[in-house]
Amino acid sequence: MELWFTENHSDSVRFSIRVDEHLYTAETDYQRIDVFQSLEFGKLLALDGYVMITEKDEFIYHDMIVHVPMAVKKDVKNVLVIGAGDGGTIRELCRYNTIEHIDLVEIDEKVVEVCKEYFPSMTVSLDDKRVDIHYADGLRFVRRKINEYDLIIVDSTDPFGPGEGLFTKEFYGNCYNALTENGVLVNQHESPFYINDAKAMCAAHERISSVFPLHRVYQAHIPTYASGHWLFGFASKGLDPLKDLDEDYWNNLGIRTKYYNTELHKGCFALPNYVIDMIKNGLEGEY
Ligand code: AG3
Repeated sequence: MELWFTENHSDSVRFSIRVDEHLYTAETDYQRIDVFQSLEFGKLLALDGYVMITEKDEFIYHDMIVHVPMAVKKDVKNVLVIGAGDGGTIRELCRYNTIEHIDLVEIDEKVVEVCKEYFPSMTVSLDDKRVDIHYADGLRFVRRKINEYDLIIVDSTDPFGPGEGLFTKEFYGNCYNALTENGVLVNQHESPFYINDAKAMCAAHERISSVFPLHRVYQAHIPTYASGHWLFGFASKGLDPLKDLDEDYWNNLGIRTKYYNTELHKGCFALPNYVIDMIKNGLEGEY
């Protein structure tokens, strides 16, 4: 008998990964959590049926969400990470000695517990003494913060279910206030390819651009996310991800990465024409 995990990438497209074992399942107050052992991708974490991470391709996502802003903003001391209970983003951040403190705000305690058990290579730094874990709603947590963080990373699920509030204008406004003078916000920015993802992407971008004077989008290829083409948002009060990139600084840190490098940094902000159009004009005429 063959067992397959299947995620609907659109109403008429399905993506399946062959699995040998369903290692864990639970329904929490927030979502359904599943862990599978797959043949091609190693262990896989799904929330509400959507792939969040697999052991084989998580390095791409975590490199891109962390090292891109860290190569631009050199004096990051205080970081806020929202979502990310799997620990991957924290693992990458903890490689920087300059970082003094990280607040991790995860709504679902169970995600951390499950990942500690099944994904030890991702949760290695959750016990770092610089990390404080808060089990709370990110939207509420950030409301109380003014001028506190040099970097905010929004490592959320999609804009429905528990992640919904993390795509609102109110949330981005609160992030703006929570950031220091030259602070940077980076978020997972959905995919431009299938219509529902593209709608979420355009809506997120429009809201971010109504709050932040500088907003750019960058891309990576993540095989297990819908269409494989995934975007990230970089927003700031003025710091520019290309003009303010300090390649020598980052390369001299000696951080070994499997995906990110400073050449790729310069390339990942170059977007396909259809994505540029979508970001500029929304979806009119596209579909
Ligand atoms: N964060 C979720 C990215 C979005 C996935 N969406 C999807 N597959 N439809 C991943 C958490 C990694 N720390």
